[in-house]
Amino acid sequence: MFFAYLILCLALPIAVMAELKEFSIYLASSLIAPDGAYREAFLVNGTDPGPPIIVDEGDTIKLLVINNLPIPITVHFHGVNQAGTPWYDGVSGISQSPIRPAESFTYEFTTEGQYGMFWYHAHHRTYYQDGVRGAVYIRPNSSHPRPYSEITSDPDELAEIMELEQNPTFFVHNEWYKWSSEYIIDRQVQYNVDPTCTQSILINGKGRIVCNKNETVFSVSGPIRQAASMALLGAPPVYDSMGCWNLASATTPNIDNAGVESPGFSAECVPTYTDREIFYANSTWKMFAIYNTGAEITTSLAIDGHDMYVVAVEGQFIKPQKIKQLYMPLATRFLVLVKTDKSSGIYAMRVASQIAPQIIESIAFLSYETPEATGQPEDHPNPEDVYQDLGGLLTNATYATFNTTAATPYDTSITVPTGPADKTINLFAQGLTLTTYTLLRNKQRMDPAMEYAWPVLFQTGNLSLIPTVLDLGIKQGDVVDIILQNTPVAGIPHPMHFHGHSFHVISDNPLEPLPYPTVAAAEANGTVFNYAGAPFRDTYELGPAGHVVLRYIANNPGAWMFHCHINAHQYGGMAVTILENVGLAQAAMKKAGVEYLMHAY
Ligand SMILES: *[C@@H]1O[C@H](CO)[C@@H](O)[C@H](O)[C@H]1NC(C)=O
Ligand SMILES: *[C@@H]1O[C@H](CO)[C@@H](O)[C@H](O)[C@H]1NC(C)=O
Ligand SMILES: *[C@@H]1O[C@H](CO)[C@@H](O)[C@H](O)[C@H]1NC(C)=O
Ligand SMILES: *[C@@H]1O[C@H](CO)[C@@H](O)[C@H](O)[C@H]1NC(C)=O
Ligand SMILES: *[C@@H]1O[C@H](CO)[C@@H](O)[C@H](O)[C@H]1NC(C)=O
Ligand SMILES: *[C@@H]1O[C@H](CO)[C@@H](O)[C@H](O)[C@H]1NC(C)=O
Ligand SMILES: *[C@@H]1O[C@H](CO)[C@@H](O)[C@H](O)[C@H]1NC(C)=O
Ligand SMILES: [Cu+2]
Repeated sequence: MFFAYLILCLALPIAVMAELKEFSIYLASSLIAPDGAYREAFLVNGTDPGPPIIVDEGDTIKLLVINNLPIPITVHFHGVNQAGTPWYDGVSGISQSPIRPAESFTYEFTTEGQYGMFWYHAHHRTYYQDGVRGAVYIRPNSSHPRPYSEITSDPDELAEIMELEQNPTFFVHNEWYKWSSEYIIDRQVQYNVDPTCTQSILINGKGRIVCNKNETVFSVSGPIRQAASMALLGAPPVYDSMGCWNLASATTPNIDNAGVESPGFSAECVPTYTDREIFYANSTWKMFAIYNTGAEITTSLAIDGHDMYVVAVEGQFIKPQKIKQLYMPLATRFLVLVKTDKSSGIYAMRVASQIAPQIIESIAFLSYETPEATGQPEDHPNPEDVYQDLGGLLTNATYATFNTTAATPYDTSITVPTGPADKTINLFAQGLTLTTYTLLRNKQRMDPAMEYAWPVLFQTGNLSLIPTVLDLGIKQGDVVDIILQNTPVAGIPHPMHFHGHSFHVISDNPLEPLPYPTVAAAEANGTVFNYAGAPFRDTYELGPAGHVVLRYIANNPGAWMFHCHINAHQYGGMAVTILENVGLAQAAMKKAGVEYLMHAY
């Protein structure tokens, strides 16, 4: 008996002891020119993106944030559930008051039960687009089944991939603006227009201002962008040399002349020649942890001459997909394997905007040469291997792209509760004007002033009296459905993020609404939901005219934001806060003695 037990123990994977991992970050403003043009930015330890935070699954992260910025700030860990610590979610007005200039604050939470790609970013006003952001990677422990054997059976390669998984190559990208986010918001409100024109896209903080002939830009605009322009402006798009739409004709006063919208129209596009990111192909495989840490732009990536194998999305290994183009809604993350099987050469890794009003591309490189021989390469070293054009369109319609609904968790123990939900939250995404947005049928918007008010988690009384706070009486263990519909007229996709939970995407139709109030009602009338292979995510795109149904288990008492990750939309009100047994959270908070998190601002 004793020996049988011993043998059983030896056969089990070796558990790595969970540890307390302490970090500190120093926030300060500085003039930087990542794309060759100077502006003030809000940096983490002097850089944007800030240093990556890497821990092992189960570790407790203790992070000291020292705020030497001229503005108040919070830090949110995107995708980390904050199980049992909802007060460390880092959302101003919901879980804490912002950290004032010259103050510091310590976040402490477990990563138990979570692994993969997460990221930290400011969650106060729209400041993360000024630079308060960075990658988080939680190394999976040995008990999760890996999908790598579906890609290669070579034992040496499998061993190499397991090693790469410990320290994947970060590929963190985001668009970069000419102006500060504060200035953009002011202009947005003053001129009633969504900020649609960015200056560059940075990859690991490196990029260039690229000027193209407007005829070149028009030639890759494609049917979707042309239709969007016809719908909004009544004419095909007219582009400037930065690939921006001329929106002047659509707005009064002429916002273009006011200089907020299209720097290429308002001022001449001046190209820069700053260094771009270079990755070296120095092993059989390369593993990229790819993060879209942008504030407005959904992107796509293609690597000249190389297929990509997507093996994990956010916090979950998936059934691998071999693709040529990866579509990345704002705030989503992917783990991608690339077989580096060329003998020589330098290959462009192309990131393009997938958002209608601007055509803009950024390039990094995958080099098989030495750093000396690589230098700063030309844009198009191997034009015959280009899979995606400047407009983000495939150069051959038969190329495979990432299929989001087929991103089934590889771990078959991840199951979705079937049958009727205990609670259903019906939400309706709508743009009310070009700068105001809502998720509620009654058109209530989250007011940015709320970020300075007493945090919801610290309030007592009837919390659903606070506009956009939803109290459905959710109890522990409840199965909850969020049925989110988009407005079909002039609908735009919205990358939605839920705090405190991952959810199962049991229905995703970008073009058709779900004309039922509940999943049960839809099933009664023959609608089929995807329980068996449902993607398990924390961020998911709502298509332009359709719906998504996100099912989750209420297992984490707190006040949890559900919002669009496009900064202009969130600031415009596209957010709700879903209460989950908030009384329990408040009792735990009292016990933990964290009252000091709130202060009058
Ligand atoms: C940030 O910089 C401080 C001071 O140099 C250093 O102690 C800390 O480890 C850095 N943080 C990270 C996450 O690298
Ligand atoms: C890995 O983490 C899971 C939680 O996701 C836990 O159940 C399991 O015991 C851990 N395994 C090891 C070997 O540490
Ligand atoms: C290019 O820009 C010029 C000057 O602004 C304009 O006259 C022309 O119509 C534009 N062409 C396209 C295809 O957008
Ligand atoms: C491979 O290249 C990367 C940079 O892309 C570098 O960080 C790493 O140390 C290199 N590994 C080896 C084994 O040379
Ligand atoms: C994506 O995957 C889903 C589910 O497996 C499948 O029904 C659909 O046809 C796929 N879409 C494409 C474009 O291949
Ligand atoms: C709380 O306020 C909501 C919204 O006004 C109302 O519907 C609900 O009845 C109130 N609940 C209690 C317990 O007073
Ligand atoms: C239920 O399905 C039937 C047949 O497809 C359809 O005619 C009817 O309109 C549906 N009911 C609702 C409430 O959508
Ligand atoms: Cu949105």
